[in-house]
Amino acid sequence: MVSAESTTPVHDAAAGKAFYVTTPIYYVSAAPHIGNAYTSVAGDFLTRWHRQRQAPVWYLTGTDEHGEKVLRSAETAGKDPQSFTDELVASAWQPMLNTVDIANDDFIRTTQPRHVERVQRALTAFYERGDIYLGEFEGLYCVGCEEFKLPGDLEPGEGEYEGQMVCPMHGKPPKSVAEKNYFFKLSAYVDKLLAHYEANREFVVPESSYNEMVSFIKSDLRDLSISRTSFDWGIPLPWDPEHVCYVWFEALLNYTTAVGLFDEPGSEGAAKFAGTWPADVHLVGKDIARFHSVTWPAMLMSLGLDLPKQIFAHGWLLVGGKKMSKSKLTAISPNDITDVFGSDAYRYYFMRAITFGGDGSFSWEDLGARYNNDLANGLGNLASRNAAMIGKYFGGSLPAAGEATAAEAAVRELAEQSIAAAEAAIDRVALHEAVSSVWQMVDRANLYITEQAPWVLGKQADQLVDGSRLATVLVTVSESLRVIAVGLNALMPKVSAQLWESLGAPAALGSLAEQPIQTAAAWGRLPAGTPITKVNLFPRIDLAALEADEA
Ligand code: ME8
Repeated sequence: MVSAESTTPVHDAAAGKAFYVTTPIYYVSAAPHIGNAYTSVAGDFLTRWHRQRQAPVWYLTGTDEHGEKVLRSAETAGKDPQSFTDELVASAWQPMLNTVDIANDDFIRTTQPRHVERVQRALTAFYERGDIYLGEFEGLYCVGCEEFKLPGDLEPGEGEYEGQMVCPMHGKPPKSVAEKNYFFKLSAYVDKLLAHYEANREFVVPESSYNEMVSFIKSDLRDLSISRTSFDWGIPLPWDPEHVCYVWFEALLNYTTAVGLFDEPGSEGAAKFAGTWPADVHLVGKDIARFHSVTWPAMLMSLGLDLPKQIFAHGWLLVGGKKMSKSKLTAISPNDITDVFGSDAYRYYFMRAITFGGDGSFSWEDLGARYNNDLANGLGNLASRNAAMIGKYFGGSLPAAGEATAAEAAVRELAEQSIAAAEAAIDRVALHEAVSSVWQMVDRANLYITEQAPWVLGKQADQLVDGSRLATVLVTVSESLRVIAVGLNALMPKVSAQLWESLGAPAALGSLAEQPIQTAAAWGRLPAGTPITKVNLFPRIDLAALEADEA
């Protein structure tokens, strides 16, 4: 769980350097599911928020295409691995980004020449530095995890694997492997890693992950086998091309190969590298926190590069109490949800309903209830009632407000507080908290409407003029909606744009993208006379009918 206390933000916008966020590069062994999309949406929300600060941002995602797991999936599909990954990336992985509305700046595939070439440069650098040696290895390998396992990592199997020890994640026994491999001297970095952890308490978040990593580093860290000879679907080692690079060892490098690792000084790639690296946040699921928090920093130390500022290990989406996964056939496709609820509701649900950093169970019932309560009744109704009343009482044109009372001052104050709280939450990557902070405005504006009952005021002829109490109330609601549109743009870009449009804001204030979040709560921005048009942000969904359809 992410601690609720405020801590020092680790993300300072150093002059000129982009706020650089990454997701894991996903295995192209099957189509994406909502677990993969979860990390992508989180990264998108985070980076869109930073863009709303008018700060330079770089958001990288992509696909991990080499290694035994992908090779076996291609073989099962009866295809060569390159065509298999080409087809799956084009038909499923890239479209997933549209499905959940991801505004990534780059998409790296590990089969691209830019990755392969730069990985080979990095491999040569490790080798020349003396951090790679040839050795013999015998161990238990889980292809699902693409990882050697220690006996203590395994648990007793069930069903067909009763009596055998299996990988807890994939439920299958790992295979026994004996190979002559090259090794990376991970064990040589124990002291340096511990010193870095000690000096950077927020290097790995949440704290539970930080503690787990520290004990892992202290517990007999072994050198890492980084090459394979039993198959050739990978990047050949430059000094011994009989070996291909271990998939994790090259995959981790993607965060740097995508931004110009070791490009010639003065080149475009070198400038990109200087403008992005080190990454500000590597977002990962806790299943792969060790690779990112132990192996990756040691690799960077070996290469003489700066370490990322933070690794954020979020929790799992669970199905039946277990991690949802492709291999267990518990995967739900993002399309299944967005086809019914749309991408904005999808993003809202996952970022609001699950504490970012903890585990969460997805449920259609919970999603449906939140859609109707929070989105259709809460925000949708607020916007449509406001537009309808301005239409009815003021001919669709925003009136001029009269004198503010304590009720308006309270709404305005809350707007300032909730934007400030959301800003602080974003700096801690407490994404769920950022959403609930903005949402306080939606709840407060609904309460204010109920208390002020503008429909009662509207029955009096003397209220239908500029400066009246009715005018003040509707301007206050419109201003709240304006702040809400800016505050929600990172989370729900489509709906926020519709809301912005309905408030006549593009003509009066410019595009939504160029509204700085820091000053969004400054009051009184919408000028009198602005046309306010009808809007239906979240059409109600008949959940009972949906269930009947499913049955
Ligand atoms: O591990 N809940 O790729 P992968 C939440 N290629 N997030 C989930 C999830 C779940 N049930 N299931 C998957 C790999 N994820 C490597 C990464 S990076 C250099 C290489 C998300 O396809 C989560 O981010 O198995 C997890 O870490 C990632 O997908 C694993 O994706």
